[in-house]
Amino acid sequence: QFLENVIGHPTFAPADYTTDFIDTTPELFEFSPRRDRATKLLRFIGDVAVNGHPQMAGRTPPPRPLPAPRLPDADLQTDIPRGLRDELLERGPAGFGKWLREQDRVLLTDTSMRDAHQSLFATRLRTRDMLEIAPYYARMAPDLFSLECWGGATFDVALRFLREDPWLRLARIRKAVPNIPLQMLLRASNAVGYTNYPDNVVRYFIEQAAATGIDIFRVFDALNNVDNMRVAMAAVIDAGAVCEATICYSGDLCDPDEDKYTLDYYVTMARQLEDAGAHILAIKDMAGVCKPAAIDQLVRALREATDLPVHFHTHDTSGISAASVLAAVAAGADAVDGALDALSGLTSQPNLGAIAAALAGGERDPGVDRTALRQLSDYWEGVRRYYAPFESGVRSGTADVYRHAMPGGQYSNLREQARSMGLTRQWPEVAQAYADVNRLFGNIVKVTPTSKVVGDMALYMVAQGLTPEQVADPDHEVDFPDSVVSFFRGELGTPVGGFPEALQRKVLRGETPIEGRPGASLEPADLDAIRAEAEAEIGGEVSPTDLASYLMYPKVFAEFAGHRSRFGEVSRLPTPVFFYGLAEQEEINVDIETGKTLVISLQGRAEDEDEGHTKLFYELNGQPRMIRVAHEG
Ligand code: 3PY
Ligand code: ZN
Repeated sequence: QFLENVIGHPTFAPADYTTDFIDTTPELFEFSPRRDRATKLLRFIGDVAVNGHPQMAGRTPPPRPLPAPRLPDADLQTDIPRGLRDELLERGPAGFGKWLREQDRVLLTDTSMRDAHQSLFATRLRTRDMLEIAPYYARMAPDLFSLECWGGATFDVALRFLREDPWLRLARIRKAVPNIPLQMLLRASNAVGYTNYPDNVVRYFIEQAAATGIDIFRVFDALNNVDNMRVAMAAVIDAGAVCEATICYSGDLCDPDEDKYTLDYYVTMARQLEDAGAHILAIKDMAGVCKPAAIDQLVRALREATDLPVHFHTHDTSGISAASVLAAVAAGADAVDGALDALSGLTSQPNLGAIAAALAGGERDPGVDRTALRQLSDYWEGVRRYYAPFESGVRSGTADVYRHAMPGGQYSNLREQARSMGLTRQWPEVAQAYADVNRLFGNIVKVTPTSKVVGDMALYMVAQGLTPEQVADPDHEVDFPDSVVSFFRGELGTPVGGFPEALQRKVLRGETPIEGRPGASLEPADLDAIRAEAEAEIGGEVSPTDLASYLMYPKVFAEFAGHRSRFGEVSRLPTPVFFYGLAEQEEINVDIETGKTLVISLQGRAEDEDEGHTKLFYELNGQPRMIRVAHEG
């Protein structure tokens, strides 16, 4: 092909070129992108066939063949109807907030593409499975308030484990769903990471997210610290997007002894968020411990104290969270979250289809097409089977959540971490340690990343056999995990009521904690210099969204970029093939771009004479192809 390129190149046609042509005409090395893309994907499929998918180590694959999920019967050739995003674009974010508050009906957010899989199967839902159903959402569910489909842990997991670009995911969902608002979860100054970033990095990230397709940013701080939220909120507002400022629900409003997370506390915070420019208030019950009587009081109080609409989010870890959703609706909540039936329940959101059915015909009927929701859920039921090895094995609701208050999005991950440390049977001890750590740390708000700090400490205590008394005892030597040291240094901000001083002294061993908002003491990042550094590291161009990924996770992004240049866009592959490999004689279609499909089948394999390699014989669009794969390890 190099020769063909040379012969056809205008520079060489006159035959008067010099020998520096290789340096001055890099386009000679741009081999047919389609062939190149196909080779990369064949290499990836071969690698999984020979070495297994790294994510499958220690997991049992589901029995094959896995039936294809059933798609709804809507016609994708029909025009996309007007949806709530059109309402938003016409009214603007502030007008949209006002409009929402004036509605009689309650509006519904579907979390299936973000929190549901984050909470049920370790955030592993792949872009391909989202894109297949996305155009049906556009046609069948235009009255949804939003699709929560981005942010939280999905960003990190996409790059780190799925080896796909979260920005392409967002751009493609946006293209497929132009009429429903897309919503993301943003950890304020922690963006989509586990640590505070410089203010200009937070702003840059938000600008990219808004430009790529996010309409509604749910912004929260893991310590409910409004000062930590201002930079992110202002950036969302400047980007012309909807700022849904969030209060994380902690403690127990129904407990007469609750003296920290009281109604006054929440109302004060809500007023501060309104003053900071919020368009909507969210109540984020990340653990699913907000009881029906508590949400009733809270929704009424926040709607009375502010002019903002209120959006309620919870998790079904207890098994009874739908009661809280219905109580929120009865108390006047303007929007509520749920996951479509097949992805609901347990540590995920309560069941959206069931909520819609329970409210149908009443004063606050959400007005969604319930047949459509059912068909969309049928699709998710099939998709969920693909991810069986990543499920946590939790089979029922548990009242234990009221004791440990672990966020639903963390629960399955922490169980998985415990499993990988050989602590599966010690789960009750881990849950107890989680509650103990919370007490030792002064009863803090626990949500990413503070929940990770508490989880790290809990696992450490169980693994080391440490008691809470030993942790607190200034004379008992404890090698605290890094995340705990960073927390007590104040790098995530200061908890309500401050740090427990004695424990802070013990953890910091004489070091002085930082004062005030952590972002205030971080130097702005030099974005041009960082882009140059990233380009040098990956040996190629870094796009504006690549830079945003690199700013969040430099090492993970570099690994992802290496994977991308070696194996191409693996997000295009069907999920069973991605995780479990292509079976011999199985034929798959892979769309590499609109209208360009690769038809791939694996015909056979043979050990290479050159030891340590296997030869794989494919058929690609009817032509034989052979790929050699090195054995790993
Ligand atoms: C996240 O930050 O990822 C969460 O889901 C918090 O609840
Ligand atoms: Zn959640």
